[in-house]
Amino acid sequence: MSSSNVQVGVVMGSSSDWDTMQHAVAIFQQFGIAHEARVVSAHRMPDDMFAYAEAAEARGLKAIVAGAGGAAHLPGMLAAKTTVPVLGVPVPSRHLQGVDSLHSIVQMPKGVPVATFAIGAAGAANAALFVVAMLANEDAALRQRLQAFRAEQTAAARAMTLPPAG
Ligand code: RP5
Repeated sequence: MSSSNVQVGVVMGSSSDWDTMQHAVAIFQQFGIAHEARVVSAHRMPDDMFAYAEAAEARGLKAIVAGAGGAAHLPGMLAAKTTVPVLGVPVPSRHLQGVDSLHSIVQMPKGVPVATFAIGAAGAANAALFVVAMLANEDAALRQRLQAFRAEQTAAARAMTLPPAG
């Protein structure tokens, strides 16, 4: 039995990551997934990060979406402290455009996985959509909503038109 109704945690290294991570939260809102969003900095509040990871399973979290930029240790260190699935989102950084974040998150040592997504907003949204797909394995109504979402995307792509050349 879990001690909270929250199914998914969305955490980030700084409030400056919100521009990117809000795209994950928007997906959870759209699909009606109980979630929380908070700053948990690996470097500025490491004890809080470990406490968050250590409590995740008992709190009933099914996944943690973790975004960070630069020396982006948050997703990997959370994964080191919990077996709740961690999905990493590389946040664009000022000087290296998030390639540093991507490399920091994706290069986990064998045995401690972090599912790593694209740099930026698309990665944040897709991480959330991946969690929705995971939860839909045990939730037929959620599966239907995900299928409807995909169908809407397909219809929108088919309706795309292009301007005249020149
Ligand atoms: C990382 O440092 C955060 O994830 C953020 O992307 C980056 C910069 O943080 P701020 O200096 O903007 O707070 O830990």
